[in-house]
Parts: sequence; C-alpha cells; structure tokens
Amino acid sequence: MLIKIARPSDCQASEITPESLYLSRRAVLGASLAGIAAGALPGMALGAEPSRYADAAPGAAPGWFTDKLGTARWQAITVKDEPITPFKDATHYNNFYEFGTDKGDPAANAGSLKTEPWSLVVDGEVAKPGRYALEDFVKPYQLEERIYRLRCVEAWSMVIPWLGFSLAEVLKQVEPTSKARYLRFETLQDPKSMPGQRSSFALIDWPYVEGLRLDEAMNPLAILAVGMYGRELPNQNGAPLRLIVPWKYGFKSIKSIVRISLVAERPTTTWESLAPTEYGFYANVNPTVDHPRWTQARERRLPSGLFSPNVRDTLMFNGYADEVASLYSGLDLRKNY
Ligand SMILES: Nc1nc2c(c(=O)[nH]1)N[C@H]1C(S)=C(S)[C@@H](COP(=O)(O)O)O[C@H]1N2
Ligand SMILES: [Mo]
Repeated sequence: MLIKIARPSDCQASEITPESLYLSRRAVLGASLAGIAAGALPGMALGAEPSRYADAAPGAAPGWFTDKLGTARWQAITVKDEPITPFKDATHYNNFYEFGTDKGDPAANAGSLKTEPWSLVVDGEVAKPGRYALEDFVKPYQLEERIYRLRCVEAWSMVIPWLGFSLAEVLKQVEPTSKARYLRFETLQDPKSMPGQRSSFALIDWPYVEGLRLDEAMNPLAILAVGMYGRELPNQNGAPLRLIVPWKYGFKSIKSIVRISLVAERPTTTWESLAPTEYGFYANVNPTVDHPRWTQARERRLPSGLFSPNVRDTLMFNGYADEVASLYSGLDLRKNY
C-alpha cells in the first residue's frame, strides 16, 4: 500500500525520506524494527597507508587492493568547483537497506559483513562465464579515481571520490553474446550478516537487484568501484564491489555485488518492482520529471543543516548530459523515468 503525502514545495529533509518513509509506514503494521544487531565499526583498523584524504579514516585494505593503489590513476575524472563531501557524511548517511532503513544504520551495522573472501559470478549471455575470487576478477583492470556527483532519488546529493574500473572493460573480457541486451546485478543475500534481510517487515524481495541496458553499461562513466577517498570501500558503502552510474539516481548503484548476469530481457529490479509509479528502470537524474511525491528540480548537497540547507539546482543527467544524453535520443523520458 502506498501512502501519498502532500507534495512539498521545496527540498526539506523532514518531508523527503521516500524510500525509508515507504518502508517505515509499512513497518507500523508490525511492532518495531526488530532484529537489527549491533556490529563493530567496519574498516577502522590501524596500520594502513595514510590516505590522500586527510579526513578519511584509514581502512584495513586487503593486499590486492594496496597493490592496485600503487598504479591507480588519480583524478581521472573530477567535478569542477564543487567540494568533495566530507568522508564522515559519505560514510554515516547511507542507504543500504540490508543493514536497516535509517541513514545511520549501515554505519552502525555493516561491520558484520564479511568481505574476505568474496566471490563474484559472471554468467548468462557471455562467451566467457566464470566464478572469480574478487582479487582475480579485479586483476586485469586499471584502477582510476573518479570524482562523481551522487544524486539520491530522495533529493540529497554528495560528491564522492570513488576508486574503480571501467565496466566496459569488464564486458570486453567476458564477451557478451549477440543475445545480451541487459545486465542484471545482484547483491549478497546473507541474513546472518544482514539484519535487514532478517526483518519480518522488510518488503524488499531479497536479494537487491539492479539492471542496466548493455549500451548504458558500456558508457565510459559506468564503473565498478572497490574504493573511495583513497582507500577500500567501507562496508556501509557497498564493500567490496559496487556499481557506480553517476547520471542515474543512487538506487541504481547497487552495493556488495555477488553476481553480474548478461540477459536478453529487461530484468525486474528492486525499487521498480516495489513502487513502479515512483521508481523507474531508467532512473536517470532529471530535474524536469518530478517524483509523484516531491520535486526533483532541486537537491540538498551534504553536508546540509537547518541553517545552511545547501540547496542547489539538480542538473539534467546529474551534470553528465554531454556524456550520456545520446543514449536516450528518441526515448520519451517522461514515460521512461
Ligand atoms: N544492495 C543495496 N544497494 C544499494 C542500496 C541498498 O539499499 N541496497 N541503496 C541505494 C541507494 S537508494 C543509494 S542513494 C546508494 C547510496 O550509496 P552510499 O550509501 O554509498 O552513498 O546506494 C544504493 N545501493
Ligand atoms: Mo537513494
């Protein structure tokens, strides 16, 4: 059941909490959000290399990551004149429903996620399917720093320095067949370490699934990230491997990926299947197509507070129109939101 609320006239945090609001209204049907286990803070061990970002907590990177960092291309893509969001905000204001629906839940609970060893399956319509240990999967690719805007469908945004590699390069290696038209990504399903998957009111049909058209996935902006702020990904940000598609709303950027399948049909994705009138398959950032419950014309850039809300205009394709608009020529973006 969808509960409609009055459309706010501007971006106010108190009114715009769509994904979590949607869930918490459902949760009212039950008692409280039970089953959320406390965990240690992830990735806070000592002894790692000092980060290039002074405010970033050092991680406890696995050896393969530290090796890759040595040959990383720093600032391969950057955002001009927009400061990078403080590490603290990027790691303590998260959406990762496997660990709870409040913004602070992932940081508090994701310590239980075991990211080593990690294996990844690539299958479906590819000439070279395989199951890889993460370090073997990552080995062939050039690590690059990509400083991108991240725009959540909830109308807040950040600027985050990711470390990752080109998804197009991965596709070249696995060789999609002529039948492959879409990618389907799947997050880990492990109720033992993911309290959100144990919650009896969770309406998400786990595992979390996302998808892209093959030509979108081939766009040079699309990356698989293994790090941020000069270090490995903190668990709450989707360790050890996540998708980043900066011209789309944040929910497309699926975390903690265990499977990538090349498929002929458009995959059924998590938020689209939950509320198809609110969250589309494309989910391209578009200030001219409002969410049914709030405007998408503006966004709160974090850090954002009561006295300095830091509201700015949302840009078409999140500011990446030059790079991606041609993917959608001839497509009605009002219908294909
Ligand atoms: N598996 C999984 N991936 C996910 C989500 C989630 O709940 N589960 N939330 C999405 C949403 S709504 C956003 S805005 C981004 C947030 O990424 P960040 O926490 O690193 O900023 O992750 C996306 N990826
Ligand atoms: Mo989001």
